[in-house]
Amino acid sequence: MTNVGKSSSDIVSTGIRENCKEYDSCWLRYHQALQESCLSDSGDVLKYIYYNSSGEISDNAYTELTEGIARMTGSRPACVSSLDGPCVVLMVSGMDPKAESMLSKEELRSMKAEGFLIKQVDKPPTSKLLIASKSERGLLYGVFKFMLLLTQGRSLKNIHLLENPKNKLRLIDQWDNVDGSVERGYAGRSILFSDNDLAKDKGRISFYARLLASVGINGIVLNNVNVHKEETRLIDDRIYIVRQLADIFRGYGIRVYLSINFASPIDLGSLSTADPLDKDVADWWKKRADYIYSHIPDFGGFLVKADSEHRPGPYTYGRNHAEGANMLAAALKPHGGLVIWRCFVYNCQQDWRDKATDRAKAAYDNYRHLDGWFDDNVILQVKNGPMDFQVREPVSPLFGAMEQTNMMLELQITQEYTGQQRHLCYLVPQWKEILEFDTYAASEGTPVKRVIDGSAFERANCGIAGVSNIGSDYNWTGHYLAQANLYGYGRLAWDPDLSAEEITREWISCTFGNDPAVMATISEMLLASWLIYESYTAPLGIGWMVNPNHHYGPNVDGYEYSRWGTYHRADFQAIGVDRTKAGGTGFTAQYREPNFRRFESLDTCPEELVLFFHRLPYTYRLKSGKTVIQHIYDSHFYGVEQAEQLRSKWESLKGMIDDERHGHVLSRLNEQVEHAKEWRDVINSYFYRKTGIPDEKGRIIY
Ligand code: GCV
Repeated sequence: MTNVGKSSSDIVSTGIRENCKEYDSCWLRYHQALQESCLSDSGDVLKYIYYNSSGEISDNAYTELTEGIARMTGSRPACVSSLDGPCVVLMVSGMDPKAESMLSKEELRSMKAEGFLIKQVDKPPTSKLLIASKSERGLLYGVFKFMLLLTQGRSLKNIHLLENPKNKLRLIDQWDNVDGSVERGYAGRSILFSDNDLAKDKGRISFYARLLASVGINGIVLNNVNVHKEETRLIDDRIYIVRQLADIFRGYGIRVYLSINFASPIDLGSLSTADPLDKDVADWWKKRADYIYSHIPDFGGFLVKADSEHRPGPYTYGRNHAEGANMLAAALKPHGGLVIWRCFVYNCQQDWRDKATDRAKAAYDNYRHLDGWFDDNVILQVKNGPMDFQVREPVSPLFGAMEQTNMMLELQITQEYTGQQRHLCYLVPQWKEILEFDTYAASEGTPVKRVIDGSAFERANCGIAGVSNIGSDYNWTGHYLAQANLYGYGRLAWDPDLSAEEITREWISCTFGNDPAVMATISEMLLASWLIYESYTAPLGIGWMVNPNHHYGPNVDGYEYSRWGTYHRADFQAIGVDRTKAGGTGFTAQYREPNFRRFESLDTCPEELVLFFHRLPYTYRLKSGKTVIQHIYDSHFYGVEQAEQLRSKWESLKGMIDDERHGHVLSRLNEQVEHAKEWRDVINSYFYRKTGIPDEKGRIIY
């Protein structure tokens, strides 16, 4: 018996897979009654699962499949040990010769370590659906994909689907502190730590591991890159916390990593220096690595923020960052560990009067000359843009500059500068632009996604990291729809070639179902939201017009006269920073041709970035025919109208999705509309007062 046509309240209880009471199930609801077409295609297959245990991860894969099918069909599949009848077969290569005989040599060869194959074997009435992998992790990913296909109502008839992850390292970075606070967290407290200890709700941590694994994440950095006194002890007497977390994440194929304090030998040891070339320091780290691995044998490695925003680092000792990173890498190497070294290094004590120093140039200037100097188990982690996760920035030129270095892209899922999960801002379209940006590094056609998957320069250790947006709120992400950012990040980490539209459809299907009107409306809202947010905040790539410290809300001069290197330089005649080689800071010259020339010339510079690269009079005419000032006015009025549109679209879904989620999102959208008006009025009034140029359309500006 199936649950087709039943209301959700009729669905048989299936224990742990029921929507949790303490927290939302996000995209793992399995609420969707299986479609008739899907069921008739698969016949009795979904009633039986052939599975021989091959370890903890594959046991979790088996549970996921059993419970997921139970929720979707109303009946729990039985575990069988014979391959004679119809069934879903779970198989890890090397563990079960009988099941393995269903794979051809070619299929085995094409599957990479963490990839999987889903295929139909035999014809009805004995047809089977095989989910196979070379690893337990791959099997788990295969099962999640299988559940996604069922949720989307896809036909499994004659299915033959092989997937390999494009990126080897697919990491999530928590900015969690052990006291339970989260730096730039907008969804409550940490779910990992509280009161300098492990958080109490292990079930929730385990559910997070499941969520992450469902989108293919295979590593988690547990603590904030700003490592303070208490977090420094995570590699010392607080290692037991890390061990317990590793035990939870391991079951879902996720390795744990730690952010470390470069000055640990001083802060924890009895050393008077952290100089990376000092033998005692190197020995100290070697012993420390041995200690960590004795507790956590599959520990992933260290993430390091050094010489950045007052964090200690090699510069204190006159050493460069290759010397610092390689010293740590040598300690981790015998254990197979990695050093992920962040390139977010710039002068945060700049004098705003100094127009020669350009923060945008800092990452390239600090690392370009070190290309080729880093050991094989060091990876440079570069933020997507040269500044800091603004709503619009060019792609960091460093991605096109390091041919002999392992590279990782760092994205920010948490919405520090993009509405802090109070505004709807779906970032997948932004991330797609970044991943597709052609660096011209190897030749034409070397997009960022090929630099970070290692294929452009045949680098072994590469990947992607995203700063997490979750916390202890019931819905995990503050704004329900911000769950889509976490989902989308994972899917792009797995396969950057997926389109934003496809990822969006998947997420909606799993989260809200397949109703065409719901699908179309939420999809439109999500896909439009980034550009809407951009239009009522900072125009034409200028960035930074936010309140200092917490970064929420408009403040045009908030960072103008500060030490952070973040200036728009607006006066009564012109705005923008000249970053050209010809007359400005020379940042454009960090790009390879033809990007250099494209950004250097006003004629070819993409308009959405024009004030990032050029300083323009307010009366300069853009390609649209509008002056810069008129563009600013229009875009801010338009942004508010669009925010109102988002709200009406959502209102149209009343009754089509549950009241709890509908009401919550509506209240966020109400806030967004009001707040967009604040942005509009503050920004427009500032520029009107600065320039004295009225709005051509005569709208109210204060
Ligand atoms: C974790 C920005 C953020 C900081 C963050 C830093 C970083 O400056 O505002 O909160 O620190 O980036 O990425 O290291």
